[in-house]
Amino acid sequence: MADKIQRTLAMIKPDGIDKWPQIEKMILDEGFTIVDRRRLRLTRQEAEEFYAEHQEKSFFPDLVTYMTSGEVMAFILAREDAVSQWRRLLGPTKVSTARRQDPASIRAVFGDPAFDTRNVAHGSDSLVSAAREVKFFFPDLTLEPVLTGEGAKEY
Ligand code: RTP
Ligand code: MG
Repeated sequence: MADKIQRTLAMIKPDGIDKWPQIEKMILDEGFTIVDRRRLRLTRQEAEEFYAEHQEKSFFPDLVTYMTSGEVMAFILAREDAVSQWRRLLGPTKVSTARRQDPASIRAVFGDPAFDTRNVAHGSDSLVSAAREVKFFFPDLTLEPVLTGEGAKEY
């Protein structure tokens, strides 16, 4: 079956924000279309809501403090298999692992391996997460469903 056009939510985190032009170039070079983007600073409450799935984890307080420590840039990206292709370009969660396993990935290139929580950028982990996260950052945007080759609905 042919790959399907999808949308995903990408976010450059506070430790990556100064590198946004280089990261945006990598996004475009990999064939993504930038549907929309915005730069903002998350409140504590917003960061807690965004990462609610991790609220029981030991790193959650550090994660929320880090995510509110500066501005972030959120993007809606579209391309074939956008969810998994953006996570591929991001590389593994830990920068130290990314450097070993995928040195050309965004986390490997722009991240500091001394930190576990600071890892440059985020990507939705599924189509369902992508739909929720796009709505989180772009609540007023009305997007047409992506039509696949078979006319089925995708996010
Ligand atoms: P993300 O959601 O940000 O795209 O990252 P991910 O899917 O690769 O990893 P996830 O398990 O969802 O973790 C969310 C974010 O929490 C921070 N983290 N810190 N100190 C630690 O051990 C630790 N583990 C995770 C990272 O910022 C990670 O991206
Ligand atoms: Mg995640």
